[in-house]
Amino acid sequence: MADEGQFKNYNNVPVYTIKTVVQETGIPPATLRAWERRYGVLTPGRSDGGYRLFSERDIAVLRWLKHQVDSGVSISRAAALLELRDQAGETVQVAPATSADASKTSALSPGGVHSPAAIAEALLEVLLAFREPQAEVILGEAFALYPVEVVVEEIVARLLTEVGERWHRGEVTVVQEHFITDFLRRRLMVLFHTANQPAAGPLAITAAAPSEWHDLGILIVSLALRREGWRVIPLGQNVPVESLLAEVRKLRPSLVCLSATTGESIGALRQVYDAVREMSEPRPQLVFGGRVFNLHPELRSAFPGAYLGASAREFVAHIAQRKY
Ligand code: B12
Repeated sequence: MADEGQFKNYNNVPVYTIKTVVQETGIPPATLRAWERRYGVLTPGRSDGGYRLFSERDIAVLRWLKHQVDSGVSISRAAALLELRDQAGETVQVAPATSADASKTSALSPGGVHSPAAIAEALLEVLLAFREPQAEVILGEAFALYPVEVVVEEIVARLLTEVGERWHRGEVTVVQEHFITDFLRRRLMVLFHTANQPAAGPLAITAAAPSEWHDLGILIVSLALRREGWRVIPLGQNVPVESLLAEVRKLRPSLVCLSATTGESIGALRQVYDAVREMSEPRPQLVFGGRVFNLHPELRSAFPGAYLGASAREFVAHIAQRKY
């Protein structure tokens, strides 16, 4: 929690009601309570009637936390950062409140703690209407309430799959699908690039299989690996077999993770699989995953040892038990 050293220019007298704090910060009451309970970031006083009262300093701390969360930092990390900076006596820059913040209202009913499914639904609704500022607010609330892994798997991935199904049924236009995919991809990229890349440690190369433009699944896997302390080199979409193998031979990673969404990628995966098995030691471990393996389990046995889970979370749990 911030002390005098951090927010010393702010008055510490608890005078503001929760309603004022919500208006000033744009943070919903349920989120405020969750932050207070889980991360101990506030120390409100009490009015004579027993209502919680907050100080100017509390509001400043909350604005700073919200700014971090809106920039893609998880609330747990932002709270830890606040404490660390506090201990180190560094200055914490407080994001100024803007009139734009006040105009962004969430599509979620105020005051409730929403399930990931409810958040995904609300997010889908505003994104289908191209309401990007509202989508930012909803996603901000999601990151405030749930760990990054839950937001990514149970909100972002769920929403993408739902969009795909609706597009297939003709209920969502290509333009809506592109807009939504692009919005979520940008947020995933921010998360990936703001996650710590360790200077040393095991190296993983990740890529969408040759001929695959679907790279969101492998981006989620890359993010999960990086958050587990792996050095990750993401090669992106549609990586040609020979270029991929050239990098693998040069960089000698511990892991090579490839994602396949459609069946057309299987032939290329076979080429990579055979080539890696012929490599001299130290040979990387090759791992495949993605929608096509989840839909067609028989494909998993076609590549012995290469399938380690239906989701990024399952995969990370699996490799955590191994030594690299
Ligand atoms: C977004 C999207 C696109 C975007 C992709 C943008 C991007 N940068 O990724 C664009 C517009 C480019 C696109 C193009 C196409 N698409 Co598309 N697309 C989708 C959509 C809506 C979402 C895909 C997605 O991101 N899912 C969410 C991610 C997170 O899920 P995931 O990939 O399965 O990943 C999870 C797990 O599988 C696992 N995982 C993934 N990789 C790995 C790797 C390892 C190592 C491990 C362990 C685990 C793992 O972890 C992830 C997180 O849990 C799907 C709908 C759907 N049902 O999936 C259609 C869908 C996949 N597309 C489809 C089609 C048909 C196409 C096109 C052929 C359309 C066209 N006519 O041009 C082209 C194909 C281009 C190509 N050659 O790749 C079909 C595929 C049908 C099929 N053949 O099986 C789908 C299913 C839509 C549908 N219902 O028909 N698409």
